[in-house]
Amino acid sequence: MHIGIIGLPNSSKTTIFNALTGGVAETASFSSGRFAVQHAFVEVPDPRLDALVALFQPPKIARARVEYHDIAGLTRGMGEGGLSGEILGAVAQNDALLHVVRAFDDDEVPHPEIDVDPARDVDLVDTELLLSDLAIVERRIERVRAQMKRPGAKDALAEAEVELALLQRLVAALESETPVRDLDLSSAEEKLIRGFQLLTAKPIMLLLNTGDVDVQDPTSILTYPHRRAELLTIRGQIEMELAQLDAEDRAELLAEYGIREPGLDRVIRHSYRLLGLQSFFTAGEREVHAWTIPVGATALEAAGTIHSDLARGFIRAEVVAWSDLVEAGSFAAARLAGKMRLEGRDYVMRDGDVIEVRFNV
Ligand SMILES: Nc1nc2c(ncn2[C@@H]2O[C@H](COP(=O)(O)OP(=O)(O)OP(=O)(O)O)[C@@H](O)[C@H]2O)c(=O)[nH]1
Ligand SMILES: [Mg+2]
Repeated sequence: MHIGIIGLPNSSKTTIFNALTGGVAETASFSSGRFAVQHAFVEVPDPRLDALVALFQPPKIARARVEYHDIAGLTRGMGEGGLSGEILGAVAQNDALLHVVRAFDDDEVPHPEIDVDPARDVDLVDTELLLSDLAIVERRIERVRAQMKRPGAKDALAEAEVELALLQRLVAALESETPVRDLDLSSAEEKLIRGFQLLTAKPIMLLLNTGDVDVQDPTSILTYPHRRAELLTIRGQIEMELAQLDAEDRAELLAEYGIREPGLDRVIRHSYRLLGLQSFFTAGEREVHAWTIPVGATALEAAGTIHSDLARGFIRAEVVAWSDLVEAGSFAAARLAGKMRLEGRDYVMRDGDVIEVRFNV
């Protein structure tokens, strides 16, 4: 899973990046203005996996991973005519966007728009994303129109007309400041536009950095009535410092600051939900492994995530809920207790299932 951290210059993107990754990338009170994408992998914290590890004590543990990308700040006017290639690529390659919004006061930290105004900043960055998408869609419209005029294009004409109608719908939406993620698109339409990597089609999390102030309810700062969007608050500086401590000191300080769930855990939980993803596990004495699949994926698809051979030669899957397995204490005991089920290829996986695939190739 790739998550791109975006926001205005000096909005505390790198601070949040450090908080999420335990990193020590340089932060500064003047905007670096540098275009250097830094990225880091984070292991997904998962108490279910921890319980399985405690049970099997395997030498190998494979946690799910998320990669965060800290991208240069977006500034007013940048999206006009389309974001430039380098920065567009850096944003477009992500599965979801994490928009860091400054919601803390600090006279030592200059703001590119002078005063602190989270709602305005959100609009400002959204506008640049909308403009960038608009430029892409308009270019595509020109290209499709040119294709339609070409001689011998009869066969493709019907297809082109369908695409053109969809593109014009997108233009109308973007011009009225509606992100693509808010539109009702059929799966065929989604497929048609997937290749354009539109930025406003991506799920987005707004992370409001409230500095030293503990704000539980982000809607007391601003509302964001969009689909596939989440709104969270974080005490950025504090969480960055916490992330750099060892586990023991961190637990102590978390309690002291009254932070029930660290920013990393919350952001990851919301990312899974936004992206419609869930986890399943394979477990044994040799390895405990967390795998990521879409909600609604079948046993066959889960098997294919592990290895294509398992999907090709799929016979059946033995499935048990992680909590039932942990409670039983072993696969054998879970089987005896009637908690392990034999499922076919069309079984719809549940979050937290542990599976053993029987296959033959
Ligand atoms: N008071 C306060 N300052 C913060 C907090 N988080 C970040 N800052 C400060 O805000 C300034 C900018 O932080 P960065 O993380 O470098 O911001 P950025 O968005 O990565 O900046 P650029 O990459 O230059 O666009 C730094 O001086 C940080 O110390 C916070 O929670 N409270
Ligand atoms: Mg930075």
